[in-house]
Amino acid sequence: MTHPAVIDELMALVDPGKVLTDPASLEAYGKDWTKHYAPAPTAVVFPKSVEQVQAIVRWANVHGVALVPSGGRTGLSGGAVAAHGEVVVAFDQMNRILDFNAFDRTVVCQPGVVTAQLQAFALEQGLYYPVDLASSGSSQIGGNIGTNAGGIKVIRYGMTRNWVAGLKVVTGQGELLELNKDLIKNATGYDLRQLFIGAEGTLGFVVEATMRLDRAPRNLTAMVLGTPDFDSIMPVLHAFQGKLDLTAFEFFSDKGLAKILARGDVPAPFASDCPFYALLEFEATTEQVAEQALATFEHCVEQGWVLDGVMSQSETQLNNLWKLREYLSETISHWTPYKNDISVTVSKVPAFLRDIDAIVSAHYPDYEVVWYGHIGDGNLHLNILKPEHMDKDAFFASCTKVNKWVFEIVQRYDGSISAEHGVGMTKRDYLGYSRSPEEIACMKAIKAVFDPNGIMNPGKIFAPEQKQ
Ligand code: 2HG
Ligand code: ZN
Repeated sequence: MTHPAVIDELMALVDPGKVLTDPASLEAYGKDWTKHYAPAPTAVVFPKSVEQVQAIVRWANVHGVALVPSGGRTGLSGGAVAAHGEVVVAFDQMNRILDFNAFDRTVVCQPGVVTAQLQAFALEQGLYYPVDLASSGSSQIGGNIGTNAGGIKVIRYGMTRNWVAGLKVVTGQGELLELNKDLIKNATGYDLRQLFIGAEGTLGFVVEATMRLDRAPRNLTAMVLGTPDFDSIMPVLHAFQGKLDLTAFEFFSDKGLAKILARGDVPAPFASDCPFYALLEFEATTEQVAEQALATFEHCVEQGWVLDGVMSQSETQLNNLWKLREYLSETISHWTPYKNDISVTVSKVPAFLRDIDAIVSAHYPDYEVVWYGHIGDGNLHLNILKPEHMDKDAFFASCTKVNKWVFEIVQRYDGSISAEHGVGMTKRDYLGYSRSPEEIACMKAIKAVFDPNGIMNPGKIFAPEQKQ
């Protein structure tokens, strides 16, 4: 624990009242959406300027205090958890949009800008910020950059990385770096901006980000299709991709749908029960596009890949269909799920899922397993629900045992143990299933350059015993 006199020094660096040490704040700011770590930070500090962030980092170096960055804390891998007396640096006070350039289509954001705030700002300009997540209402741009957030539109727009034009970062030594200066073309050696994207705050903190915007999509239209089995989903994807430019292609299982319908506030897509469902979206710019979608649907029915389906005819229907998928994570959080966020290249998905499913059914016969994800980009979310009366720690211990087999399959398919949620604390012991020892050594060497004293979000990405 940091000495009280050292915390007094921290208080002098920021505005009055901007260091909190009360138990409720420590509890709230010490955790993200993962539920299995006991939050235990020493203090929470709220800087309001780049200079204050630099002063905090320099102070932390002098006193050897570990810092944990905190955004919307919607992460699912423990990347923003402070469980070991760290000081949490919360960016809630740095939440303004600073500038907009209509010609460059760029917006300068402070790290605490909420994703939905940026999306709404873009719409006001007649433009679009395309990274969209179920947690858009509370996740912050700094956190999105820290985890290279993906979400539901990756098939068309890619990850957060694609939309970062430039970054200002404070390194682990308190230096301010201006990375890429918003250029489209810049062939001047290593692109350090990209290193900070997905670094989970382990190299330094993002203090300003210039985000790119796109043209607004026209007449977004969704279809939900019921399939007889998992194997039919990929030919459906292939058929639609051959005819339309998809903006999303998601899937979920009957178990997931049942949980959503049990909420009572989302209408069923259609009457038939199907084991799996695909949700696809496209811009119905002309009558012909909508007709093409319907013709492809009929083709899929004829092939036996689709049993039933519906197409949105209004924005309300579009939103209702999306709720079937977007509400899943929050709805099943009631069952304290054990989560995996894995990916392979799209062509490998069917064989990969079959192998994983065999392991899961063999080892978790008594648990309810809910599959969903961004199947159009190869990202599957495997959620194992805790039986109502089972002890949380016993449940997580039994799930952890099976990780090894799941990740061996991921490795065999050259997949990722974390497609979009980050490594944080939950996946750090498994990093070797996706990254070679040589790669991990390079990653640690890079960390040592930016954060020689190992104070920036330690214990995230790499296990703490692997001295940073
Ligand atoms: C989603 O796609 C989020 O809904 C959360 O990435 C995934 O809850 C999950 O496992
Ligand atoms: Zn997801």
